[in-house]
Amino acid sequence: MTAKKSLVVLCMLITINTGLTVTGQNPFIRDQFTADPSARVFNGRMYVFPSHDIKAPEGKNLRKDWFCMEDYHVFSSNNLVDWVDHGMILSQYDAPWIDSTTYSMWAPDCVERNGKYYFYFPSNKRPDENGRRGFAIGVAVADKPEGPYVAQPEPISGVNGIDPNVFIDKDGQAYLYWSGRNIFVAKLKENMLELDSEPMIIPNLPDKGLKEGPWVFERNGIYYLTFPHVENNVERLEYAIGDNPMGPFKMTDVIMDESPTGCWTNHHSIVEYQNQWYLFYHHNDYSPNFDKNRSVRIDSLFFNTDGTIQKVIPTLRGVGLSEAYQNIEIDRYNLLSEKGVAIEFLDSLNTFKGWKSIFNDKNAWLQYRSVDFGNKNAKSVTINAKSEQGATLLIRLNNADGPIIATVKIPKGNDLKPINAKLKNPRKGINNLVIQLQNTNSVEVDWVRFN
Ligand code: FUB
Repeated sequence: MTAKKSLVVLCMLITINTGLTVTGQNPFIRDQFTADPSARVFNGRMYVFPSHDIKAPEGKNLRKDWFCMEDYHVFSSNNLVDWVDHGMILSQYDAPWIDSTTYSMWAPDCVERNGKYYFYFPSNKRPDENGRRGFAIGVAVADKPEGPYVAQPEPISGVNGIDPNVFIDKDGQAYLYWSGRNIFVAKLKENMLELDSEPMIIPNLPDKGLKEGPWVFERNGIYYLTFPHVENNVERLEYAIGDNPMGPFKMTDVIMDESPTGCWTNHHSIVEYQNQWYLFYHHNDYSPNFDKNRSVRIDSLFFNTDGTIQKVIPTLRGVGLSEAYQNIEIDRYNLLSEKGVAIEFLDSLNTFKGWKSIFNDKNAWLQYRSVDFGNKNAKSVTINAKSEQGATLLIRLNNADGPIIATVKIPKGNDLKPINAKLKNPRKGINNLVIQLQNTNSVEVDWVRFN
């Protein structure tokens, strides 16, 4: 093969390796488990650096009931709806200090300084001469957010712990935060690779209950130290505020309550993008029976006028507009009627296939907001559905008594099938939709698309 042909093949392989997932819905990465999302805006684009949960491989002497993380991927988007997987950027085999029998590449972070990208990650060290083990924090450096990253041969000296987070203040001083029972802070040198002050435990935070996953940001002169904390039985997201990156911070409030279904961890980041603030966090959507296989989510976050943070209520709908002409997974709804709609996996043996909405009561409805029909005049709708006895679905605008824009008769059948119906009038612009069952016969809906 000529050098030119090899290059073409290499480019094709790289392209194949870079997946595009289309969703502004939660969870927003849909083909692998992801957790601990550190979101960063680089060059006007949103990048997310999550952990990568996997199922513990056989024959490695690993606990089946614990976190198992071998490497990291990075994802990016310019609209928070279309996400690109740039592939694997670092693995536990890439730094000599990591004990690669431990699969412990936990929550990372990444920052940019002077055109270089510094990726901070925790992992278990190889045992030292005295057999001592424990978590350390390494750094890998790249010229582009998506890598390639080159790991430093040694972890950061003087840091024992997990969940690194780096904040660079307006005066250019960088700070490293991390956790290990307490939350610690130290200044970083200009080279971003070494501490420039002794690690300090951040005081005045709750004494009882695990604290981890610090994320610090500044807005209008207020420094926010945000972190997951176990106040009751599982983690919830809390914050403290101060007027200096090293504190003191004053405990202020809760950003997100505990998972109602009991996912033990939560881990987040908070970032502004195109004049809107967002909370990135995780939940075990694709693995309801094992909360160490998690999935990253986004929701909008708002501040009160005094700078306090409004509590974020997790949604399935997530953020952004859904394109009317692509399959809309309506199971990621905004609102449901009180009874008569259930959401279930399409295939409980392969949860990554996603969910379906089951309507089984007269007038039961589901609301799905922010569908973008653009300037085209949509003329028909397709619903991928099945109903054993046959059923009729109404598509309305805005709410359960809003105007009907289509009536879709789902014929009797045992398999999901795309069914077409005409819209009463052509549609454009951004619309909030309601899908409603007209009769009592049960119907399962996979997706809805306009044409
Ligand atoms: O992902 C492994 C650990 O779980 C993280 O380091 C913690 O913050 C928790 O999310």
